[in-house]
Amino acid sequence: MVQTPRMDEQEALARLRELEIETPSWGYGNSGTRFHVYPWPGAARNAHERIADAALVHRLTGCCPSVALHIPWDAVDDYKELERFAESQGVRIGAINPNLFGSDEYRLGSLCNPDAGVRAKAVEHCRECIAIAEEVGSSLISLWLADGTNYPGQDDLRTRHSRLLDGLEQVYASLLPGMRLLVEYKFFEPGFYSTDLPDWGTAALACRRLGEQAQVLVDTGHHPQGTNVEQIVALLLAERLLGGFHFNNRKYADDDLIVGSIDPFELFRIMREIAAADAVRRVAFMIDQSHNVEGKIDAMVQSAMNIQTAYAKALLVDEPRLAAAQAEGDVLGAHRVLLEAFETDVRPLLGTLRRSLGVDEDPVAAFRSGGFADALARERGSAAVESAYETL
Ligand code: RM4
Ligand code: MN
Ligand code: MN
Repeated sequence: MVQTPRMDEQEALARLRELEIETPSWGYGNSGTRFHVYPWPGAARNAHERIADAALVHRLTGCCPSVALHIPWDAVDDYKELERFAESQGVRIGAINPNLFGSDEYRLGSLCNPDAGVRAKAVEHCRECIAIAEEVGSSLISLWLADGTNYPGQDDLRTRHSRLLDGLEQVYASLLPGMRLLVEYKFFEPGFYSTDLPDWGTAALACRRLGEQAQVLVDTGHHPQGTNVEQIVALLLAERLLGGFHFNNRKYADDDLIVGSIDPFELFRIMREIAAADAVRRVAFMIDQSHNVEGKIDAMVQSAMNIQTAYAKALLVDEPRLAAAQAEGDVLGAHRVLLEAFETDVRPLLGTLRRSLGVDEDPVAAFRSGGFADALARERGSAAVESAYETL
């Protein structure tokens, strides 16, 4: 017989309110595969429109109060003005992502490039991003390197590793007090033979060496098939090295699909580690997805809702009963405690949460019936594909 839980509703609501999800500016513009970019009517065309869309997502969900920027995709002349614009829209600027792959000199890498001049340029760009973060009041620098090689022998793997550490040390030394450097790994692509930061272990070793202001960023789409991502999360939490997430979902590679769309049980298992460690306040929850054939804003809202759903279910895990089953060696019993939480219908709980936040119980439906898409399409039209990431 299924026993009823676990955490009382007020406590669950209080803990759900702590979950804040950051959305990425680059999720609001047109993007596509290497085969084609299909322009979406009303898709954001510049940094201001991307921030405005992130703000709309926050108004619809009540749980997405910040937006991550990618520099130079979101570069502007006046960052103070951009900060004020974000504030006027009701959001703040979150993680600043240096872009170390979008120009010709990075063909052989950025921090790991064989050419010292290119490496210096990459470090300098990270320093500019630190200055931007300071200007807009952000404390997060989120670093992903496209560095790697395509062929055995193309470059020396140990030398590349020492260039990586050297570059990261220079960037780390420029951080201001209170800032955090999030180091993101990815096992392949664009390099198809080696990647300089291929896995959580390499990222964790680098962060350990750098110091407490450096932590690992787990992008859920950046692992080989079958990897136990929640175990990585558990280990990084235990070592106090988990800095943040880039949530998305994947079926095959770095697919950047709507969060939880392919494997909601994996998302639940990840959020269960967060809930069990009571870590929601010290980890940055960010979405990193891009939409090729669907609208941008409602897809982002759906992702935020799916993360909330997974976390709500995770909060319902009956931890004492789970611990007892584990101690008794009741393998199936322990597993069923997790299943019981996963199978609970949390829509009523999330409905209560959303009513208390003054948003619709179904924010996607609210977007779809609210005339937002038509208004944006009228205002912005169908933009020609205009910036680099639109061909990512
Ligand atoms: C990478 C990685 C980074 C993101 C870029 C656009 O695969 O996930 O986080 O900034 O894509
Ligand atoms: Mn990412
Ligand atoms: Mn990625």
